[in-house]
Amino acid sequence: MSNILGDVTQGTYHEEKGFWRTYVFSTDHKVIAKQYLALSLFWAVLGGFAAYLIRWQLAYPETAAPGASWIPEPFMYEGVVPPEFYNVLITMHGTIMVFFVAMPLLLAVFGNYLIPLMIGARDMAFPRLNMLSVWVFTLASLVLLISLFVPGGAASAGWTGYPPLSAKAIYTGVNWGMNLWIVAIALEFAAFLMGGINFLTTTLNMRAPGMTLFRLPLIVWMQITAGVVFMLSVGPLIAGAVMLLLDRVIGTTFYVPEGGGQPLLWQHLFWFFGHPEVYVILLPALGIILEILPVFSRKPIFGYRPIIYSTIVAGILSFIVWAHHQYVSGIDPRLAMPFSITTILISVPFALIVFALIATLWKGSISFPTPMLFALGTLGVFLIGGLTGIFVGSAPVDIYFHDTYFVVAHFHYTLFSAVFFGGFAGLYFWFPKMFGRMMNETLGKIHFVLTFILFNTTFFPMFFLGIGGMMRRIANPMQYEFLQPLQPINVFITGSAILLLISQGIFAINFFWSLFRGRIAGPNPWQANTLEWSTSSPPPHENFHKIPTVYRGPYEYSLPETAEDWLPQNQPELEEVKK
Ligand code: HEM
Ligand SMILES: [Cu+2]
Repeated sequence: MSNILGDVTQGTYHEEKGFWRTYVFSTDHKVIAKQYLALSLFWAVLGGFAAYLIRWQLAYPETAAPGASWIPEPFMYEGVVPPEFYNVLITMHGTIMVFFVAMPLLLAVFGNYLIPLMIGARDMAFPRLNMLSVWVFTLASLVLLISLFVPGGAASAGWTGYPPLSAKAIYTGVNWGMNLWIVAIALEFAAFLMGGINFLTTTLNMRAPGMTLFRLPLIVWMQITAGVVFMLSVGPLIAGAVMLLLDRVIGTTFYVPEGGGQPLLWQHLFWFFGHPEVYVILLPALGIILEILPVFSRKPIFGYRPIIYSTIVAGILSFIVWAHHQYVSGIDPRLAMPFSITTILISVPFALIVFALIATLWKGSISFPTPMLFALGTLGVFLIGGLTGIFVGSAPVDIYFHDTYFVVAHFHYTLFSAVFFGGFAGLYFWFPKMFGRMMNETLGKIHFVLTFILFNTTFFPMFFLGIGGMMRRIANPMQYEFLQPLQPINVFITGSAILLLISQGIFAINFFWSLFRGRIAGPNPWQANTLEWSTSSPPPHENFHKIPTVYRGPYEYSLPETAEDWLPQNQPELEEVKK
């Protein structure tokens, strides 16, 4: 069949391994996914803590942030954030959340864990490359951590690293911190290139008999599209990053105006990657919702193939929208129109997917366990993010909104919904498979309700701040007279944000409690069809005792001719249930 490595993968090869090779230097895709999970949750705590300090400073400038007095000088002064450190905080918060939380959580955790299980393979195509990926990512994490402690401080040019600020140490006073930031990002890219190669090769070559491309669960399509988009967009940025490093270290002037360089060149290279990157994060999150909605509405997905085609179209379009980030950066103004048009065009395939999801829910017998709540939450929150994207994507509006809190609100509505609502949906849904136990439903529901309400009370008012003209990346809004009347909104947002962060503790408690005390899940607690639910929870080292044969697509729920309302992909049509 499609499985060119059939001979190798069919045998159940088993060998007892010691602690180190089982849990640390493992080539098992399931262990690697869990390692990525641990790393991304670690970074999420740090990124969240940075968000807390940012928000405190914005609401109560130059006062001591409670619980932060342990941070030594010269970072903070008895809990007070100095302006240089504010820049470090937003740079690190953005960098951490995008590169060290979103990508590892959505791609590396769910991609690694699910792809081999869902296609009926024993592991990734290149298990050692997979292990190398997580170790290079660990190295990237270490470099980023070290960069916080070098003389001169950590990178502070924003997560977009725009030159000239980022190109010469004298502009920010940051020397090694910025160099190490570039190195950390480059290592992280290398780790995800390895992952992307594995995702694509595994899906193309390792599918179980009968698993045709159009029987793949949609999340697999989303993961490999994301992987391909990432691999095609990141090259120019890596080259650009080397040039930035050369500017800093040996004094070239690619981006430095006084040497004839072009700061705008970096912006093009960054956003040629940066916009596709948004979809690299979004697509796996959409994939998670696409798996969850049919299960909890007991209905086949509406428009399986149109969803795949829309995803590919969106993937292609994502390469020709990048300059919508640069309307006011001094690009040729005639470019604003074409880039506005492509940007608005890209909402068409996404709108189609959203309609397909709504049609999937339509007249389903819907139940609302925690994964479903988070999946619906993702959809609702992302809708606001997507709709406001149409505003900021059109040049006339963006000329006013660019670099205001309107943009901050917009991208948190897209990113937070993908990363946290989508990520939580996936974790609550696949936790039983990963760890063999159910998570607690009551805690899960409380977690959802608090997160949903507090997310909106934190980020929705930022639209008003933006409309009121509050700029992003300013350490002290009170310095501007015209912003002072907006300060109560800032105080309100900070209160919400603190509660939002605290309420994530409920997830942490639930997670660790359920690891040890949760109800035993059994192989298929949600009565779902895809292959990962046909094996034990957690699956054995080699995933399946016998490689399954696939007979049908992944979403056959509530078929009139079957006895149950679900029909697993690997179940042969039984005589007695046939009409
Ligand atoms: C409780 C959660 C969060 C809070 C309270 C929060 C808050 C903030 C604030 C106040 C800023 C500073 C804006 C500025 O002054 O320009 C910011 C920037 C940013 N945030 Fe978040 N954020 C949260 C979660 C996230 C998540 C989940 C992501 C992405 C996955 C994210 C990505 C970013 C990015 C990329 C920036 C821009 C950094 C820069 O300007 O260089 N944030 N956030
Ligand atoms: Cu963009």
